[in-house]
Amino acid sequence: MSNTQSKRAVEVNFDGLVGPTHNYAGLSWGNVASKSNEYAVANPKQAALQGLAKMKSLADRGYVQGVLPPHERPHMPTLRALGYAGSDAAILQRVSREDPVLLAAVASASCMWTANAATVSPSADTRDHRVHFTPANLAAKFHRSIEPKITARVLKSIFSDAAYFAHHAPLPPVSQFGDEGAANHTRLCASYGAPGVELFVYGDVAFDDHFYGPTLFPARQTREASQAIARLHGLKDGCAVFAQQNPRAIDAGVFHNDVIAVGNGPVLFYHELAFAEEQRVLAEVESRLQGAALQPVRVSDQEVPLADAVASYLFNSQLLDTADGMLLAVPGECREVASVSRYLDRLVAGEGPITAVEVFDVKQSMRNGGGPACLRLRVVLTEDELQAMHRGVLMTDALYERLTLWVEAHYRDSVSQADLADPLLLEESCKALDELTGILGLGTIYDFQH
Ligand code: SUG
Repeated sequence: MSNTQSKRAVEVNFDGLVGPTHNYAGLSWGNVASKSNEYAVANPKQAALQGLAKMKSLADRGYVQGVLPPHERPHMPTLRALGYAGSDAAILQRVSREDPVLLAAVASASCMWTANAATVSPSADTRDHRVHFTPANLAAKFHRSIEPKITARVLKSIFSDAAYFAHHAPLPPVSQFGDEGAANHTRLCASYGAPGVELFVYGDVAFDDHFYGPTLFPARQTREASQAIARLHGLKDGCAVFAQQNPRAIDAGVFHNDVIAVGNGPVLFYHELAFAEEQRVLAEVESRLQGAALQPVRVSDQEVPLADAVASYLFNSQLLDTADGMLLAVPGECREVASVSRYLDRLVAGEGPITAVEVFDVKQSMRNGGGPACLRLRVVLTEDELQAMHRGVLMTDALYERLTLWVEAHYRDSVSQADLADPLLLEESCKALDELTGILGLGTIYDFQH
């Protein structure tokens, strides 16, 4: 196929299924919701059902929807690698006594936020015309740094055909190459199958001692990491644009770009304080976008103050193509923050490309700083690629029914920090996940299955 032709392609959203150990441990300094809900009692069953309801609702609307499985938690191999020995029960008891924060870290269900699972480049953007995947190293937070190994296995299991799919190893897991995946990567295009522009947003330049970054909260993504991914994916000339995130936004709790901007097709919905150099970013994207004009939807700080954007997660919404314009799938909190709710009413009444708003209840995830867009990884696939992937993870009525029953059977209603040391919780989780790999037809992806 020549570079100029484009194939028909669709955007598939892969949502992370919330795991049985979902809890609130306040592990993410810089993520306001995570810190403010520290030690609250979580409701894993409700969380998983909220996520499934979102997936089902979008599948019912005709979007191709996939599901990614939770990882095994508490992750005993990590504790053993850190010197804990003996039976699982003895280890859990000892670590909960000696280092409860470590226990919370290895028990976190954070892999639900699959926007951080990987960066994905569609075949229309890559020189070898394959879809490229790089699992994020998530090196900024220990509890997240244990995700990439299983993420890599899951992605390879789903996208196994090397004729269509290329998998790269996560970047070196050090802060200089801190990579948080698709949460800092937005693809703009005229249509999914046409070559697009991949906008990589970073908060730090690690090898520049004079770089001006945030002063209060850490920047998790470096330019070095973003550039390495663009190289690894073999992006076509002119496809990649690199943009610095506004350090003020990071200091206000915007720990990923997807908390302040979201794009789809030629539409970029963003807050005026999203980028350090707003005009340059827009001009660069615009000049590289082929076949369509960029449609920026800019929200001013006067309309929606930065703090309200962070509190409501307005920008952590899914922007979805419909037959007549774009649908913004927002978290329920957007209707609880007055400036945001008013803004949304004006937005859909106006003439812009976003024509509808739908509210999703993902409160359990939101309390840890994860809105609708955090919960999904976008993978643009041509029809051939869609046929070539493992289809057992695609949402259907039957799969929804099956997963709902599975959650009802295996998940607890509530989990507190004290519960994380319960060996029965580990046992229940492993039993549930073992069954899940069968339901999804994924083979053996977990350490406990090896
Ligand atoms: O990495 N929260 C996640 C939220 C990730 C949201 N993802 C995107 N914006 N794409 C994080 O900060 C909190 C866990 C806790 O505190 O228990 C947590 O990991």
